[in-house]
Amino acid sequence: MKIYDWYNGPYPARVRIALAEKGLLPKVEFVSIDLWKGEHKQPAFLALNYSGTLPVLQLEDGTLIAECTAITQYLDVLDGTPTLTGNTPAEQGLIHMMTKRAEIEFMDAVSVYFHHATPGLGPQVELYQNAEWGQRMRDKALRGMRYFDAVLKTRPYVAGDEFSMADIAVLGGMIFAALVELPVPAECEALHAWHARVNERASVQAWRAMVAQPR
Ligand SMILES: N[C@@H](CCC(=O)N[C@@H](CS)C(=O)NCC(=O)O)C(=O)O
Repeated sequence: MKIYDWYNGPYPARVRIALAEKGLLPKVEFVSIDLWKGEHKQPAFLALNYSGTLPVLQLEDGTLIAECTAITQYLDVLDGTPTLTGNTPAEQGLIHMMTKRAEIEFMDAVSVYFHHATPGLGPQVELYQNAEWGQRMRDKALRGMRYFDAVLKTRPYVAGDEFSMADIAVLGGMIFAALVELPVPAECEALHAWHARVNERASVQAWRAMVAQPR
């Protein structure tokens, strides 16, 4: 399997953590697409992923799968023992719902803030910026943090009693927020406690090691 990504990108982090959870890192060849040079907006990459975003998974037969959620789902069912996307219909539904909320209410909002209300990837890449919209999305991300804090007051993990793809999606939001220096409010104690706990996971440590020593 090939994965086109950028070593410390927050969305790529989600797939790298999922790969580590599944013990699949050794089976992957990573191909670097330099976000800061805008390689993801060049025709060669757009031919692989219409959306011009990372990461993208390419299977041996050439099949291309973009979107963190879709890639994670593929990886999770590959060996017939899903651990991240749920087993029962209810688990699958809840994990899907909470993953989507993590994206819409938190991580994607941080991303819009980064691309629109900060210099983002720089003037060569950010051809259109709308700072007001970016600030609105910053507020939305803060609201999202408070929502997940409330959720984590009621259960140990984002979608229930087990670590899942939804936790990885919230973690992606935390990783992106840290990169753009958007602090999680101190009063979000349950979110902070969950963050400290999931940071201890071997998969998250493996991701940190890859960021420190890019591959
Ligand atoms: N919905 C996509 C979002 C992916 C995404 O935004 N990736 C970032 C990398 S951290 C990216 O490619 N950003 C470049 C840009 O939007 O210009 C997913 O889940 O994979």
